[in-house]
Amino acid sequence: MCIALFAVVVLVGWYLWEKKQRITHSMPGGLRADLTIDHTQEWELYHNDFSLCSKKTRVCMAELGIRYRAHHIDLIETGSYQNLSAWYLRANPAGILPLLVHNGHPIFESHEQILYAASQAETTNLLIPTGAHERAVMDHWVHKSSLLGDDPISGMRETAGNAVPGLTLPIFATMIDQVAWSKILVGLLFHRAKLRPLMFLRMKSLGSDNLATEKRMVGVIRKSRAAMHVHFDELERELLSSVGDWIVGDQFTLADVGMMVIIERLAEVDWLGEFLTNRPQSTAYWQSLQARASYQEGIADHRHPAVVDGLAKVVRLKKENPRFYEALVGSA
Ligand SMILES: N[C@@H](CCC(=O)N[C@@H](CS)C(=O)NCC(=O)O)C(=O)O
Repeated sequence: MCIALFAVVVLVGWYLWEKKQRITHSMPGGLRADLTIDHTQEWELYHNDFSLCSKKTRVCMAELGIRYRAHHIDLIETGSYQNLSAWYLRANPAGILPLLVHNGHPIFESHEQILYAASQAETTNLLIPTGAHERAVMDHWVHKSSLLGDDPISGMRETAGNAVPGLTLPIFATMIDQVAWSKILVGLLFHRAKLRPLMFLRMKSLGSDNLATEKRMVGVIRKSRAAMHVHFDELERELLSSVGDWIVGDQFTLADVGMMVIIERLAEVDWLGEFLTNRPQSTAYWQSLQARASYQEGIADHRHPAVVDGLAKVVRLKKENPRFYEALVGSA
């Protein structure tokens, strides 16, 4: 009895102490010139190989030719909640990636980071068109490709970025199969947005083989899939009316940076074929995107082994587990 009580006191003490080290709160997007983070280089980027928004900022930096010091931070999908470690939370109390730092000042939210970085480029108007109409089109697609809010699943109709997490659930499940329970529980204790670790815990307890038995997850996958088709219809129309290869005519802009990572994520999780079928403009666009040097530098050079293994399992489950297949690609 005494030992049990002592253990409880120690555990609660540990938790309260740890919680004090890990202050979390949301951070509005944009530059915070009033904050300074330890740095050794003009540009530094805290990112994760697999993270959608990190890819966006990496591609943007590659397009701009801006060199930066990279800090790879694990997310639970790639092995641990390094994004919730006390030292990372001191830099970004929101506990999310990416975090861009310029001369020591943090810039929060990837859609703000790309705008900020482009505004600092030595060549003016690189990635940002000058005409008002062109700028409006670009802004629309930068928004469309953004992942907004703490609950990434709501808002899937508004942005293609928010339709991505639902379609990433299958690979999240196969990746989380490989992660120890104790590591996932860290999220429950310290994550600001509890919905996210709760979703991973549920997937861990089910196991990816049984993902299709969870009606709510299947519902999210189907809604995300339907929403993504609507976003692709709009993309197809936009590309058809464009006078060049890119969303804003002949100029490669931040709109293309944003959509590159959305389309690539669908390829990465073995879902792209369905979205390119009968969409010739989007198919050609995807070919052009992959030919960019920034695609290689910002995306292809960052293939994480956990993603490679996770994808192999998704592909196998689709073949071998009819329920899994139905949950993913069955009628909506
Ligand atoms: N709106 C944010 C979204 C950032 C975000 O949700 N990042 C994910 C990876 S793509 C993350 O850090 N997740 C960590 C977690 O929730 O534990 C942005 O655009 O930067």
